[in-house]
Amino acid sequence: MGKTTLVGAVSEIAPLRTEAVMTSASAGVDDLSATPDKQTTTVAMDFGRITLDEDLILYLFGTPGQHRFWFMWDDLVRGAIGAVVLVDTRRLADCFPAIDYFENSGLPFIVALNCFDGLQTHHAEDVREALQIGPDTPIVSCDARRRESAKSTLITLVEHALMARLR
Ligand SMILES: Nc1nc2c(ncn2[C@@H]2O[C@H](COP(=O)(O)OP(=O)(O)OP(=O)(O)O)[C@@H](O)[C@H]2O)c(=O)[nH]1
Ligand SMILES: [Mg+2]
Repeated sequence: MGKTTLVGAVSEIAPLRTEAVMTSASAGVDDLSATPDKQTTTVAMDFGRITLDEDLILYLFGTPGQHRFWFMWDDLVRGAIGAVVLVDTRRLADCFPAIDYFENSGLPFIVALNCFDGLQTHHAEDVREALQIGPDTPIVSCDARRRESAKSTLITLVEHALMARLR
């Protein structure tokens, strides 16, 4: 969780948002038990842009995490330089399918731990073991609300994607 927040924190254009207020009608579809304070969810996609260098402009696409939206991922990975799997450390196991997806896609990706309590309760290497993340995949911590933190996460991704191309 934190994808919409991350795109909003770093984007230099007004982020396109497609939030909908969650009602009790989505209660059976979206598991809210671990995130009782959450009131909106993304129904299509987040979109933003960030200039990292004068000749390096990233376009950011935040896709909804729910399984019923995964068909969008297949299109996005084709043009993307890489992906960030944003992990809500309160719901570690939820991101396993996403990690599995990107391991199989061949697209360079990194894992960003969204530390909700402000403290890092999960150590990167424990998460790597728990989620079976390969040794070459970077794991970083990130506070999606803070621009600098979100930006450095994206820089890590770009560096990783460039390295993957050189291999
Ligand atoms: N403490 C803390 N709260 C965060 C962080 N990132 C997001 N939040 C809060 O978590 C809530 C949900 O974040 P979103 O950015 O909407 O999550 P999302 O991944 O877009 O969720 P979906 O669109 O439903 O898939 C918001 O109320 C944010 O303010 C973070 O790094 N730390
Ligand atoms: Mg969202």
